[in-house]
Amino acid sequence: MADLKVIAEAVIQGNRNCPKTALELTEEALAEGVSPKTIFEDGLMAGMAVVIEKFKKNEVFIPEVLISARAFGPAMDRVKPLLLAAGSKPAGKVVIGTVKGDLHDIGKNLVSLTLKGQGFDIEDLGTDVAADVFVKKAEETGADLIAMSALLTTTMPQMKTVVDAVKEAGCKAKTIIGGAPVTQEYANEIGADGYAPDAATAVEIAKQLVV
Ligand code: B1M
Repeated sequence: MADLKVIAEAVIQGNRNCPKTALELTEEALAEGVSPKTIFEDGLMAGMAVVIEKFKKNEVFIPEVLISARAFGPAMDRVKPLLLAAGSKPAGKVVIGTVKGDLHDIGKNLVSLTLKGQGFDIEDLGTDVAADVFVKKAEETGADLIAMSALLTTTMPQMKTVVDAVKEAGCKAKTIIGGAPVTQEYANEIGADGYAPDAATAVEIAKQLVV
C-alpha cells in the first residue's frame, strides 16, 4: 500500500534525495486505488504544510520553497481534475496578480504557490494587471478573493484602484494585499479586507476571509 508520508517527504525534499518524484509516487498511489483526496490531503498538502511552517519559522528560505513547489506542482496537476470530478471543493477561489505598472512577481508567485499548496484554486493573472482585469476575472470565476501584490511605492495606489473597482462593481470577492512596501495600516487606509506580510500568513488570512 502506498505510503503517503513518502509523498509528503518528496514534496518537502523537493524530490531531492528521493528515489521517486512526488508525481511518480502519486501515480503509484492512484494505481493502487488510493483516493485522490487522500493523496492530496495526507501526501501533497501535508508536505507543503510542513514547508510553509518551516518557511514561517525561517528554517527554510525562498529557494527551498520553490524547489518544493516544483515537486508539488506536477503531482497536484495530476490529482486536481480527479478531485474536482469527485466533487471536492477547493479551499477557496483566488484571483491573484501584481498590480498595474509593477513587474515584480517573485513574491506573488510564492504566495500563489503557497495558496495552491493549501488547496486554493488559483487564477494567476501575472504582472501589470489593471483593476478592470482583476474585477472581470473575479466575476467570471466567482472568486472568493482577489489577491494583489505590489513592490513599488509608486504602484501601491493601484491597490486602492482595485479595491474601489471591486466595490463599485458590487463584486463579492474580498481583497487581500501584500508586498514589501505594503503594511496593515495601508490596507486599513484603502479598505482592503486583508493584509499579509508573507506567503505563510497570506494562507492564514485567506482562510479567515473565505468562510
Ligand atoms: Co525591483 N525594486 N525594480 N526589480 N526589486 C525593488 C522592489 C526595490 C525595493 C529595490 C531598491 O531600490 N532597493 C525598488 C523599489 C523602491 C520603491 O518603490 N520604494 C525597485 C525598483 C525601483 C525597481 C525598478 C523601478 C528599477 C528600474 O528599472 N529603475 C524596476 C521596476 C519595474 C516595474 O515593476 N515596472 C524594477 C525591476 C526589477 C527587476 C525586473 C530587475 C526584478 C524583478 C524580477 C521579478 O520579480 N521577476 C527586481 C527585483 C528582483 C527587486 C528586488 C531586488 C527583490 C524583490 C523580490 O523579488 N523579493 C527588490 C529589492 C528588495 O526587496 N530587496 C526590488 C523577494 C520576494 C520573495 O519578496 O516580493 O517582498 P516580496 O514578497 C514577499 C512579501 O512581500 C509577501 O510575500 C513574499 C514572501 O513571503 N508578499 C505578499 C508579496 N506579495 C504578496 C501578496 C500578498 C501577501 C503577501 O497577498 C496577496
